Amino acid sequence: MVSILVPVSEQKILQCSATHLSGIVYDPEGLEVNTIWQLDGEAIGTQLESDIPALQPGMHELKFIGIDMESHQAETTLNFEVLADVDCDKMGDIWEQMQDFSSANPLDALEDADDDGLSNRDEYWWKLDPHNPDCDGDGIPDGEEVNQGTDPFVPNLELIFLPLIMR
Ligand SMILES: [Ca+2]
Ligand SMILES: [Ca+2]
Ligand SMILES: [Ca+2]
Ligand SMILES: [Ca+2]
Repeated sequence: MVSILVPVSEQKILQCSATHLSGIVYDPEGLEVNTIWQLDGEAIGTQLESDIPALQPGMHELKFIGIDMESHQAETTLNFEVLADVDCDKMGDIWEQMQDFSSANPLDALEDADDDGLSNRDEYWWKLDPHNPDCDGDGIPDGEEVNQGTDPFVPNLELIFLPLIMR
């Protein structure tokens, strides 16, 4: 039996970052099992844990094969997607274009377009709106919410209702 733990099926990985692979094998007879990773039809490794260098954007097919000493074979396949990030700033091209950032300039990742204490890159990571400093409209800036561990998508009701009750 073989199984791929990482990546998961349909996972989206940004261009420029290495892709980590992790798999497990189990042989009911307890025989030693040799493993092979195949990416888009080409053998790329034999270890259970492995890193592969940055890949071209697009869909990729990953296959994990186990072969025991008696040549019994098992395999599993999944697809994952590499999202274009031409300037390697860890913000995907499509999102950068949508947000009016430059997909050819990595420096904009460190800027804070809405001045809420979160860099544009962190906004991408949190799936927030980099042009709205308070996505849930509760008066606490997104950056402060992330730092304090409150959810920037869910208004803090106490803050909204407390002043009303106090009246
Ligand atoms: Ca980018
Ligand atoms: Ca950029
Ligand atoms: Ca920001
Ligand atoms: Ca907020």
